[in-house]
Amino acid sequence: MSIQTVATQPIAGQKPGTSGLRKTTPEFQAHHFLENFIQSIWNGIGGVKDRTLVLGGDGRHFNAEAAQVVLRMAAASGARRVIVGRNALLSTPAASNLIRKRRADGGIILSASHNPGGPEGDFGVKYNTANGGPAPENVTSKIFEATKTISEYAIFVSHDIDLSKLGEHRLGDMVVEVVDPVADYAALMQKIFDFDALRALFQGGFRIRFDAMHAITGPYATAILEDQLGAQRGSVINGTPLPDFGKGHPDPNPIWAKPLMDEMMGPDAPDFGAASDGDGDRNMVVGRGLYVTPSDSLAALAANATLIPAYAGGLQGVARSMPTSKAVDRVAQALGIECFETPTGWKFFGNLMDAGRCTLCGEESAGTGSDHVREKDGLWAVLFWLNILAKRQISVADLMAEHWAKYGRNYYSRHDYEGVDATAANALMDDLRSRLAALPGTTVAGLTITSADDFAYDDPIDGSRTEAQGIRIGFEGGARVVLRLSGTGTVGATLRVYLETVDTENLHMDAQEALAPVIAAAEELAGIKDRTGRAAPDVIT
Ligand code: VG1
Ligand code: CO
Repeated sequence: MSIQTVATQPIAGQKPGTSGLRKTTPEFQAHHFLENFIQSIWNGIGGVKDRTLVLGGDGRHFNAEAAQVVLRMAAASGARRVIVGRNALLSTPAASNLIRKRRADGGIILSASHNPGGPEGDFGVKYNTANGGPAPENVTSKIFEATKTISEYAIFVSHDIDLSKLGEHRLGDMVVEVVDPVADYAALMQKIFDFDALRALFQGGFRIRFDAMHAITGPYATAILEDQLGAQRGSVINGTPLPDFGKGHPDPNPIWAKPLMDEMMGPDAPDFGAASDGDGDRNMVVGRGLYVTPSDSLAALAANATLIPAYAGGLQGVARSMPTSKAVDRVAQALGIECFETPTGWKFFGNLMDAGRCTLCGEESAGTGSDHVREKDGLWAVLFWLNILAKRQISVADLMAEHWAKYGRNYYSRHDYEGVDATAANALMDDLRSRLAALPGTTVAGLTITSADDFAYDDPIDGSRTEAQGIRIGFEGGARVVLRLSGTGTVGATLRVYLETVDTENLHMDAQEALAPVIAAAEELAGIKDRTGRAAPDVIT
């Protein structure tokens, strides 16, 4: 065994996006691509000599091979120890937990999250810092700079480590510690929630359907929901992680989790339905006959948080990404706590949580989390809901009806135009941006514009400023349109149009109907159909 230094050249396009670097699997498998990026991470963070890292991924195609490369490169650069989930598997929240629990210096997560996997799918690499959260902008920009100047990388020449065997292995001087990917995470959940109340809920005949979408949460959900809490066997479906996610799209929303939606809207629906994504950080919640939007879910969790043992003392504050609906803002106001509005992506919540300013946070894209880790956490959100239902002895639909009656309802929807020509998408945004200053006071599709800007975030903790995070246009009465381009796609551009309106009287309308005037205003403002050449969105959530 020896260290090999390999000459290489910068590869264009290694800029981390909303959540790490994502590319098609073949791009990642191309000569030097992965090695260049991993070495650039090491270079960007000041090396890994004597450091302890956590490593795991969502099990998608190329996960196992990439993990061996990361291990060999960590060893070659002098890392002391790498803690790896068995078979190189770890959900994103479990990885975040391990980094914190084991006081590691950081971690590498191999995942493209909700993007499809497989030889023709996507792959991704994300670096998390010592707090367990995604590297903030000042770190990812250093990594990106390193990708532009790299000239060599170091890698150990050795056999593969058998990652199916728990315990300590060696790679030169470095220890590779293989751990059970579920155990520490399950122990954390036990500390947060009232497992006795949850057991009693299932003993009372409560039925759940959890769709793991052939992705990483299968083993976690089976261990916790079925083995520990006594949910009926078979409550977890698609629970074995597959390298191509069964050729599915592991994105938990009403479109990609349609079989679950159909079951929950059908005559024999269980009491509660849930799904998670590729790497286990997203959650979809659906009651019998009612889909709960992620924005509403965040608001409901905040409103009922004191029913959960870990949050019984109250919340320090809440935060949501800018495009997420303002439902949680009203809960925060009622509770008299701070509510922060951050750019899209979990990396912006970390500072607030580290500073003790925010306990709960969420995104409209099915992400909900708290300061128990520094990532969003799909299964945690499901347990949170179940714990509330167990304490309240109420259905999801009744809980939401009660919530809306108290706070009003923020009707919400996101329209995605995927794989659009990037030049056309950028032109749409640039053109709208150039007209923003003149918009307030004007009327579109019968709605009067009260505010229009390009969202910039000033981090209250470290003072950093992040600009151009999405165009937001506010209308009289509280309705809102937000437009931004996705930072997780791998082909062309994806335009996301976020639509919101508030109603305190009509609480049970169809969201698309309630939003019809806002949808018309967005079209009139941005000329979406013309510019994208699409008659309708590809995905409506
Ligand atoms: C999307 C979501 C964003 C989320 C990100 C990562 O980003 O909109 O809310 O944080 O994915 O989620 P974008 O830039 O495509 O809109 V995950 O579960 O894919 O790591
Ligand atoms: Co994810």
